[in-house]
Amino acid sequence: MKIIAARIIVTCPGRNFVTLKIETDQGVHGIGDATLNGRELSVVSYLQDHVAPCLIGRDPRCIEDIWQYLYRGAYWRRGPVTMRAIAAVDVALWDIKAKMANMPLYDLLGGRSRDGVLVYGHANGADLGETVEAVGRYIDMGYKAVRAQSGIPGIDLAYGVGRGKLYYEPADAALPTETVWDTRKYLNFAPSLFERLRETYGFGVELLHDVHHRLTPIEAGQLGKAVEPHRLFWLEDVTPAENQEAFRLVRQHTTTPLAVGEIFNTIWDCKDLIANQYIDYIRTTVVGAGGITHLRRIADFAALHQVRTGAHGATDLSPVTMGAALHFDTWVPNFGIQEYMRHAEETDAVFPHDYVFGDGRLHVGDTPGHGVDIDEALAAKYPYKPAYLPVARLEDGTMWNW
Ligand code: CS2
Ligand code: MG
Repeated sequence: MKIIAARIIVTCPGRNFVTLKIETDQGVHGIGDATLNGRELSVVSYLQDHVAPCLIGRDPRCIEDIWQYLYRGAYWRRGPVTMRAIAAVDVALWDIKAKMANMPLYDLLGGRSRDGVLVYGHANGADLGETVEAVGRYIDMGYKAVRAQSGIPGIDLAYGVGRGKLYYEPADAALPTETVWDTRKYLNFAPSLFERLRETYGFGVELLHDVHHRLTPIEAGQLGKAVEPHRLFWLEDVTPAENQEAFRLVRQHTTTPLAVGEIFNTIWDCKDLIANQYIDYIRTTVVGAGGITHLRRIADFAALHQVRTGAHGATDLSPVTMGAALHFDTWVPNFGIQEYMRHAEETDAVFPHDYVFGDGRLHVGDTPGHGVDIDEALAAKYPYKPAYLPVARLEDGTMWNW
């Protein structure tokens, strides 16, 4: 069996997506997501100019060997561009293998470990009242877990607050939008949101919150301690994680569960966080960290330390990543939760898929492979449109972490 073509498809049905399609001499094809929000074309070039030529003629069944060939063989290891390109190849090859085996991917991985995949939705509002109402709408839709983000008094354009009610899309402009951040205003406000949510909805729903890398470790410790009575499912990305040891300080000060990892590329980014049990949930997902092959290594390592998965699932991860992630989540023994931001209708139309939402969970179908395809004719109707994530500055102009 041989790979005869590896094509990269760029499309913007509501937002930009990069998709790799691998074709074989046996007529079976597989697809993988390679989208890197705000830096999409760098992965297109990496795949088109440097990876695709090396794939032609290879046996697509040798997933592990191809992974090692692309990782070790590049000489330059790790990084978001390299690892997303490897992920796209890896997911396309798992798709092909599962189709050849006539099995849904979760079956090939080891079989079903649960009936459905618990997901959390995104509720946000311009102020506390609107956010509380938004959480109520998610509960009414059947969600068992909801992430709550609110506008903060005195801060324009707070992280996580969308323009529409159901959708939140941060990559919103042809050049980065400038936002202003103030930690004091945020810390004075954030605990009151969760106090109000518990008063309104009780303790039967899981509540989550994303700090989006804005705090220092000691500030993160203060926030974690302040929200302890409201029993959050997790606080996410409380502080940047390049220095994994930084989480030791946070951990010493709070029992609020911590989640991190959406920007990690390999097991090396979370090795100390996991081994020292500084975190409770690892948020790395298939497209972020070299595909199913590498994510499985991270999850197995995490399991040894009672760290569970909580994969990133924002709209910049295409339905291809969502499909692959849901098969992974259906199998992985130490599953925690899956993020689920609904894609726009145009996106769903370009990527026909068989997963469905019901009862607070996402359910994969039994289509052989990962169950997601691409309608290339429709994709061609949505040309690439440059879009950047915002940046953040402090009030005096100093650059901060968005
Ligand atoms: C976020 C993302 O979903 C999340 O938890 O942190 O919305 C993130 O900002 C985007 O994926 C960036 O592309
Ligand atoms: Mg996040």
